[in-house]
Amino acid sequence: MIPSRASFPEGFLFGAATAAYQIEGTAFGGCGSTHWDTFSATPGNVKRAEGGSIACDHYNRWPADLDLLREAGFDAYRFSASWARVMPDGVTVNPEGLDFYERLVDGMGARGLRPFLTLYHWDLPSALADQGGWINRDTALRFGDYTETLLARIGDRVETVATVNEPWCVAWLSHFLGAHAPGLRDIRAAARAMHHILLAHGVAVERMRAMGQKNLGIVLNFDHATPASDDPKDVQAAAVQDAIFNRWFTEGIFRGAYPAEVLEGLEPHLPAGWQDDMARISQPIDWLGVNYYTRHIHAHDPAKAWPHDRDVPGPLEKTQMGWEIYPEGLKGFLTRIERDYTRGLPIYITENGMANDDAAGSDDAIRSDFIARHFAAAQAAIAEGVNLKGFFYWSLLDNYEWAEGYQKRFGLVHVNYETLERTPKPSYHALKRALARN
Ligand code: IFM
Repeated sequence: MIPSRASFPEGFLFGAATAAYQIEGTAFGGCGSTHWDTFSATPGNVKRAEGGSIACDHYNRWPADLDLLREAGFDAYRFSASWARVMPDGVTVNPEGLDFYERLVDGMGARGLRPFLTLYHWDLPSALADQGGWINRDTALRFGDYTETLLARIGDRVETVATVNEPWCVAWLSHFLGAHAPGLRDIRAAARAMHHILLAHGVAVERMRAMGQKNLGIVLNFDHATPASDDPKDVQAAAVQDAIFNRWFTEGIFRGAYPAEVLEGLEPHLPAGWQDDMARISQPIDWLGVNYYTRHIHAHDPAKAWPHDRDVPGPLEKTQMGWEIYPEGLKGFLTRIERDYTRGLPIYITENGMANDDAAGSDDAIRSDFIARHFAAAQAAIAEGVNLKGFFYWSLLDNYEWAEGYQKRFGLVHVNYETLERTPKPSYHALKRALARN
């Protein structure tokens, strides 16, 4: 059974999260081309070559989607704006794009939903990708202009702003592992993207502070790195992965320094003068968003170049993504982040959820159980003094799961991609019961 609202501290926020490219549909409203449109149009990158041109048609169906949030009893909605919708070529403003986000935040206000905005959830305008995207320092500066333009229009109505969603995915997954757009596998590109995405965060924070915007944060994803054995080499392989995935970002932001374990591999490839950006990257923020899904098991692999890592399959029950269900990792990260980095700053779980092969009307009891176990992990962290203020389920709707296309279903609400009909799943109703105010 999902722990009830009443079993959380007074004022704890419950929400659901989505992202622009995954639900809106780029075919509408004068949205520009993004690197995900071209990446998905290139054979071999995305399952069934699916892209985001229609997605869930949220651009047109947003009122009904906001109704679903309100009817579930959520307090807040975490959504992202698309840079390419606001500025189709990355620079020139599209008034229709700004109008759309204004309608959306006003729609939230009308339904009593608190808007949690993310500025960048991966839909980089193709015109900026042409100039090197996140490999190019200039993209970070252009991001500041986009930030200012969007917030000049809707900043007075959003409750919090996150600069970037999951910089590890923007940089490492996309430029070193090659799994996401732009699909590079190059250590020099990866090093630059790892730095420039944090610089973009710093630039955006600076610009927003100058505008008087409040409640600024960033959303990081955390993946628990478990060593495959007690062999010191496996223990070291897991420590290096922890440093790449988790500590690069927390230590860059909260300490103004990158971990030595990662600099060992990346320093030769970082842009000259990177140290001069660290003060900007580590400006104070007001809250931290934590996305948590799973753990990975790491072994040392001498046949591979740095970071000499091999993933080992784990024994735990897995989701449709093949990710092990490991709620202990959520509690572990929350207590570690509070102790080592945030020390009293508000933390929100900005994403947690699971994909399941749901048909319309089928039972997704496994999802309700997943939520129950992760709510319990969050409560255990609160009991140990973590200043956790809210929990957003990923995702409201089944949607475009990037390189996996549309078949991985994370939603509380089923989407029929032929008709675009929405059907709340049993987990939606279970969560609604848990959130009911008595
Ligand atoms: O769908 C993604 C989301 O865009 C970012 N966080 C992880 C989710 C599930 O993979």
